[in-house]
Amino acid sequence: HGSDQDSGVAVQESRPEVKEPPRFKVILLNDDFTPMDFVVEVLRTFFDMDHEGATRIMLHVHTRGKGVCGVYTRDIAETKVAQVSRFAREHQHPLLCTMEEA
Ligand code: TYC
Repeated sequence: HGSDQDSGVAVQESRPEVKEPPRFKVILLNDDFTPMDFVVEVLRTFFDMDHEGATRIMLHVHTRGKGVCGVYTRDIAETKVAQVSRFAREHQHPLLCTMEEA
């Protein structure tokens, strides 16, 4: 048949595209001035934590200097950093939030 003849040319089979998007850790940094209760409120409000989980992360940051609040795609991580930074600034706390590739 004309339509199903094989030219004999080897064609490289391409695997389906399954690349995962890069992930980014959102990091909270310790400072000497932001109240502990405010940090707990931030973690509950923007990272969907309960009071116990938020307190655990806050104390980790307080003790160790920094800590991971969550891991997200780039857009979501950028939004979290912007939301936390704005909220801290609005309340005149020096709390710093940043992100790094996971
Ligand atoms: N170190 C602050 C205090 O003693 C509390 C604190 C915790 C601040 C975590 C920032 O990301 C932070 N009041």
